[in-house]
Amino acid sequence: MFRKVLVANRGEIAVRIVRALGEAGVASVAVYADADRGSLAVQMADEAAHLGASAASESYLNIGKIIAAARRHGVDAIHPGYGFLSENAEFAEACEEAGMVFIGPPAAAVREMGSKTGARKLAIAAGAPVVPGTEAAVVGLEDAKKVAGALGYPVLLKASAGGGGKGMRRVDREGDLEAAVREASSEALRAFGNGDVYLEKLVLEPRHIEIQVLGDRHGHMIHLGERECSIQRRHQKVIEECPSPLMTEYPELRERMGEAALRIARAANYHNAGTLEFLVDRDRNFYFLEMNTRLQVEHPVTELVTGLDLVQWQLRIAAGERLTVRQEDVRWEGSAIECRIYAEDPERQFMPSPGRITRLKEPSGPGVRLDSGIYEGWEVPVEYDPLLAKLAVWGPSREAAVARMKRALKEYVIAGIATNREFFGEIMDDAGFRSGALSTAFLEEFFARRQKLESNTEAEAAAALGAVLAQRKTGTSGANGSVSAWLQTGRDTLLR
Ligand code: MV4
Repeated sequence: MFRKVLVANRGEIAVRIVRALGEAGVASVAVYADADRGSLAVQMADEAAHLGASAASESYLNIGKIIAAARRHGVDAIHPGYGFLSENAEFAEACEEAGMVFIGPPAAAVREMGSKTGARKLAIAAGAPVVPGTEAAVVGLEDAKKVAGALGYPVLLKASAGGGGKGMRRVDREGDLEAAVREASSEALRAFGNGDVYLEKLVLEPRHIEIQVLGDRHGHMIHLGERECSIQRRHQKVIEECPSPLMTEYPELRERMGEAALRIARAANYHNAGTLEFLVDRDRNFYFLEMNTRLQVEHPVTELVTGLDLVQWQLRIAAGERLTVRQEDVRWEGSAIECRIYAEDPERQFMPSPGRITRLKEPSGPGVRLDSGIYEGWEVPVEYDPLLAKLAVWGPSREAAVARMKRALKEYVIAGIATNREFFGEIMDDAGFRSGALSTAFLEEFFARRQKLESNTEAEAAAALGAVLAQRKTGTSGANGSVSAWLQTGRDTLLR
């Protein structure tokens, strides 16, 4: 095992890794930018290294500064966490060149999976299902028309170099194709410096389900089952769970998707922890999308249900130890749900809400796990992702986990900044969520239901007021005695 490890990240994930290092008897080094001088991770780590100004380019994204800090502190390995440099093949290589272990997969696998069409080709070669579509970039309108016609509309244009939904365009008919190719291509060029786009059949209202894999440097690899990640907003996940309600209903689906995930990961000569993303359609056909070559934000739900510590295994595998868990040893017990607590305001289009945390009361008790990067008095910086904490719960069943999440959310008090905490209570009470019939369209539909409910409530109140005013016939509701337009609208809605 390592003697000392540098954590090349910030926030809750830096805290998570510092904790794992403490349990492994390994000394930890936190790094920090100006805005994070007083961060929880810095307070908890054995040592801390200042990187520079708050801008990510001057700190958490600066390979030279991180390697220099690692050298100064004499570490033998670097854990990249998620985001920042975690999927940067050059960083992985820079660590190895500096004589330190990159706690993650081989740089070649990071690079190969970084290209979405590369990953797609690899999956096809491995015999895993991908969404029907092209492998090469579309060349000209005639080519695009031919391919789209053969696939059948609607189709989806995607950026070859992309990911994360950038450069993606839905096309419903041939007449829209020309403009869509132009727009997708220029968006891809701006975002990735490469305007190549390719075509896929559009999967309607898919579920987003991912498979966790874990492999050692000696050729042994297992899967730890799935995480249901359909509840997301603008490609940002909000709630994740394990198991997926779909797998509870169809357990053989986990086995089949697990097998497909392992085939792809093996074809990439993968080792360490990785995640393979799939779309699952209404008929339970699944299609490989892309692979994340890092520890994921939502890893705690897998840990809660399998009882395995993913970060401990990352450390052991990177140190060259054998993964002693066999596939048949992996058991999925009970149900776990995670809510991502963000410093953003659900009532103001989810605008980021940085600032000082004036009061904090954290949930605890049976089955509650809180991975947090904040404390009372901490100033949430504006410069970074607004994720404050992940509230994860375990219960013997999904119903029990939902009840526990509601209880934990009630215990949770964060004051001084706006958070999305309350919004999760509403989702836990939502009949659609409780039924487990999820898709990537869930949140949009949830907001539409909520909007309707709100305007109904407002209309009822308005109508009640309007009715009273009309009855009194005092003529005080307007300069000329007529009711205002919004009261009239309210009355109409009530009478509809
Ligand atoms: C799709 C799709 C439907 N059909 N591909 C979005 C991000 C990118 N990595 C892949 N994405 C999608 N690809 C086909 N052929 C729907 C999505 C998608 C999505 C995927 C995963 C999680 C959330 C999503 C939200 C909207 C669209």
